[in-house]
Amino acid sequence: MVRRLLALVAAFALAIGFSVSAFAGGGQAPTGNIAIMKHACPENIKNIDDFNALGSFLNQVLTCPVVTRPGDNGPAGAVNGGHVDFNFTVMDSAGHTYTLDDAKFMPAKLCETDLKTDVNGDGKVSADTCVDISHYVISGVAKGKVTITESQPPAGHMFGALLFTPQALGANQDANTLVSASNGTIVLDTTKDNDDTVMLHVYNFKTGMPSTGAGGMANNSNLPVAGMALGLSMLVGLGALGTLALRRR
Ligand SMILES: [Cu+2]
Repeated sequence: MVRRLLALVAAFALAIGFSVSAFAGGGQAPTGNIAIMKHACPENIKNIDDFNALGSFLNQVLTCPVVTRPGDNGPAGAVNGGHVDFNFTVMDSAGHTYTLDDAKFMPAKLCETDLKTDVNGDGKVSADTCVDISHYVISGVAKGKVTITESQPPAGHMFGALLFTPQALGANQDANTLVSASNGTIVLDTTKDNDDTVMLHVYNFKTGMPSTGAGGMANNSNLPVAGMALGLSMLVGLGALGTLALRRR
């Protein structure tokens, strides 16, 4: 009887021990976030050479503004490219898949006062002159090999370029995670990043085909964007912002 009881206690302890070790370290990969910011370029950016010729990261953002999905509104007054449908799938190292429907929309803006620069050349460093940098964050993504696919580019657009956030805008190791990127499929090794988030700036170029979607880009922001881009030539040190653009193929 005592012996049986002891065996029972031992088995119980063993079970607890097992469950504790499974909880603590039992093979669950650490997780992180994949953040995606979507940019749509105008017609004059036909290929990666046109895009690279824009020079700086900021000029690329100004020329190819952020677009957000219908119903997702960036901060008021920040220059963007309007609403348009698009989607991505993300498959993590544990085989879980996510789409932007699982993502949290993060409205955000970057203003002249953040950059401490008169971007539009009106003689003021204004808190009201801003670009939209809203993006989508998918969390709980198991670290390791992560494959991001642009399952639905904006109508009339195709995958164009992938950029990582320049160090000057925030220290990061995001670019170290890149394994490959072509035709809208991006492969990362997120263990190469030492914080919890890899931010992808995905730029689309217009396809040669006429857009089949109604409306397309509701881009009423062409004028302010052009104005801001002009002022950019006055920025010192922007050329030092390192960017990485990848050929589509
Ligand atoms: Cu971006």
